[in-house]
Amino acid sequence: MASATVYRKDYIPPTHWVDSVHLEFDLHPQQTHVHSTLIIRPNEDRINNDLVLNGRDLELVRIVMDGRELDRTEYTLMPNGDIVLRGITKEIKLEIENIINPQANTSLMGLYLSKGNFMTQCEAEGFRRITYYPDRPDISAKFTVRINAPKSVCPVLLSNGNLVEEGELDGNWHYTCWEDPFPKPSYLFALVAGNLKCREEKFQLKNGKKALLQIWVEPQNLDKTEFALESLKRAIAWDEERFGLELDLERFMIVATDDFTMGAMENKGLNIFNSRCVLATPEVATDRDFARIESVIGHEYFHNWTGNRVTCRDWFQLTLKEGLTVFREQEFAADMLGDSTARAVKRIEDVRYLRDRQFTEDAGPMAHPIRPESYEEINNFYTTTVYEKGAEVIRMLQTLLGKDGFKRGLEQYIRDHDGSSATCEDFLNAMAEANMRNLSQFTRWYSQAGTPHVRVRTHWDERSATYTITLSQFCPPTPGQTKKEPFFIPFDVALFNSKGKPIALQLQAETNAKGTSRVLELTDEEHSWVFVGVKEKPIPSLARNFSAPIIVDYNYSPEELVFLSQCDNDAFNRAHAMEELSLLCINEMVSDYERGTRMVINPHYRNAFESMLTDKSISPAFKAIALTLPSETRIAEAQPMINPISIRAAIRSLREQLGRQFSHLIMRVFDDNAPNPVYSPNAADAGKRAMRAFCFELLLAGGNAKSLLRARQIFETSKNLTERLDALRIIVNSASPTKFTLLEAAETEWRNEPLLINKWFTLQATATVPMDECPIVDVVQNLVERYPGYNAHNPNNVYSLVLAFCQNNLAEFHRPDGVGYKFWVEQVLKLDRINPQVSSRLARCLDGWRRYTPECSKLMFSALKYVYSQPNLSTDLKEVVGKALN
Ligand code: 0A1
Ligand code: ZN
Repeated sequence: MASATVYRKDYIPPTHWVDSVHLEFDLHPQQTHVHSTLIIRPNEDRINNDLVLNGRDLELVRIVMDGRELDRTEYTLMPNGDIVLRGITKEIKLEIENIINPQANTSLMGLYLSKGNFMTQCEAEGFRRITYYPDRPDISAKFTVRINAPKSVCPVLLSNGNLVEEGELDGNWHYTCWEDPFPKPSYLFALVAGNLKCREEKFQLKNGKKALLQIWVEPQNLDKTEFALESLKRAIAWDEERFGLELDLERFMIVATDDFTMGAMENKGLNIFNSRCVLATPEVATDRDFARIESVIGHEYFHNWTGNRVTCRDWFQLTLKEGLTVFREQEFAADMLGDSTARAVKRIEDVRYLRDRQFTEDAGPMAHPIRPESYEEINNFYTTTVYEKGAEVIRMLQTLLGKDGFKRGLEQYIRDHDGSSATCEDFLNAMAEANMRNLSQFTRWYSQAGTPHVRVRTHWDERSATYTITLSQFCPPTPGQTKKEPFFIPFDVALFNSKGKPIALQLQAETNAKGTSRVLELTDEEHSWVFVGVKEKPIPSLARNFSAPIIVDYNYSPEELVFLSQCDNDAFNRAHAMEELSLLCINEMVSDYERGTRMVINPHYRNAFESMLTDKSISPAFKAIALTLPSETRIAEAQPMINPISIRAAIRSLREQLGRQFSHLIMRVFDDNAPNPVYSPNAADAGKRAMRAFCFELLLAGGNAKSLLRARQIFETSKNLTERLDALRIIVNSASPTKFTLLEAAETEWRNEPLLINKWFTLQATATVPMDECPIVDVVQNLVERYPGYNAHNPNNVYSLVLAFCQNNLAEFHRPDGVGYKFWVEQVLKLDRINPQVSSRLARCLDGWRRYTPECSKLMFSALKYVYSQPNLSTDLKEVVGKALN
């Protein structure tokens, strides 16, 4: 089927409104009956009376309009599954009966089965896989739901809102009835039924009311829900405190499932989560998992206002809810950390993720503005551009308007649009009005793709004691956008004197100095600022705290970077200077390797490394993040032509040399960072563990045999997964044959816990050295084909094994013999039959094919072409591969 492109400019308001929906389900694994009763009335503003009810893979039983069953000539069944009813000019009552087959549903959209439990996923267009309905976010209706099911298989029956009735039925069936007090679009509908248990608590809200909070899981997981419930309570309290937004429901439920394509979903009052984003104990979750769980719980909860109470008019506005909610989630996580270095560590992690994933996306064939202008398949646009860059755009608004101004704007936005659907303009208008600012130029962040470069030139004039900073911006072309207009860029700067102190800043037009850092607002292509009273040549700290999603081009000398890595009082830029130094060093080593000369560590980097390693005044968490070497993806991003083999060789040599040269120091740091023996995922302890893992890795790389024994001992005796997994990873990435024994031991211990077996997959998929001469692609293929615990229908299994390999193991995936790509082709095509969202995500691993060495590039291109030539591809996969080839 040819995939049709949908354009933002073609938006038309709906022809009809839905006032109420009553849904009745008779649950059955292969034959679920759905009976829906809709009250529909025409939209007076539209002259078109044709009512389109979307439907996909549904078996229609009957349609009854105002009490009379329609015959086949009274409606049109479209080839795509939709139904059209013509001439609906007055209010009608429609009753529709249809049948669906949850068991056959492998796409995990609509109603599906997860280990025998019924689950739903309706965003973005999954509701049409449940029943016929005008499935678009600008139509909100009041929902009531009745669920009938056999008691033995489905003792628990949940839907959105309040439980208003429950009872027994003949034949050992029972039912529940639910009423959602808030009108909602169909994508926020949810139903869960099965054998589940919950941890619950009545939680006191600020407004005096109490809310029932529940975390529903499979019975064996009940002991892994405490942290999630505590996180939920913290999220509720934080949104009340920071933004004055209160929980509007008597009951708020979270459900965990192992079978989920994404992280989680914000269905009104009934969030559904991927297990890995909710279940945790120290034995099955790492420090990072704990942090991620708190963030995702916050994210979905915050959607209740930014997404649900105010929703999106159409799917092009996705960033309206997602960018804003990611920003809120990031602020929540940072506020939970308290001290400023811990916040900076979190900021560094977020920005690294953005740089690794979003900058790559923005530089590739799928580049799109945070609000796309068109799509073939909306599922392909749940991207890091819409989410993470979207959040940076919101953050820039907060930087420009101040925390209070931003809060005022958000309050106004919610006041103006509560209970309705909105656009990105609506949001910006509220921000502008509440702050009396003109944000019209700022809207370009919503319409232009690509990562802007800001080139910095500086000039210190000794005679006049002035320092001039000139910023000029340039954004490279992206598909469909050759020329860009200047962006509105908040650019935070500070200037340091030779003693390492920030100097007071005074611009030429100002009468006195104000503060030691300043947000410059770059709106033109180029602009200069002149600071006065600058008595010595300063060292500038630029785009502090990553004040805009840009690439700064400034030729720092290595000495200046060393200086900033030691003195910058912006912790983000301090770590950034360290990263720049390590990139400089790695790039030199990559060239050494390619020239066939000995790889040597840049002496400036070496000095900065040593001084940070031994600096007693900085926290282990900060040290660990600042010293950790950049990811291979990050290194690749900075390279004109990517050769993953050289990158890996350089990193390996760097680790080995650092480990050898500093072994005594590193050992001391290792011993100094013994974490509290009682495990807690708090940032300080997590920082110590991260620091230890870092030391371990270098020691082992440097050939310290004792550290191997020590790692083994930690794997065998530690009670927390963070330490155990770090230890095992280090051994798996060493040459030691112990790895086989330990991997086997881990498998025996972990095979019945999906969270753990997924970690076990990833350890092997991302191994940086072949296993017993066997290339990692063979290890992965072997697991996919022969390991009984791998299930291609389970997205987490695919992500942690196949995707982890193709996306994160660059040197092994991009082997010049092309075996990695052959494996990719097989997997993409196989998975496309099962779950198109999963196959298209995997497909994106070849997005960057133009940037690799000619031999890899050629093979990647043929792999893409081969996939594209196959019949019956999903629209998801077709769009991604088609754009990659274009
Ligand atoms: N709105 C969710 C993300 C989400 C989107 C699509 C899904 O379909 C498989 C599932 C979840 C969020 O931002 O958390
Ligand atoms: Zn979201």
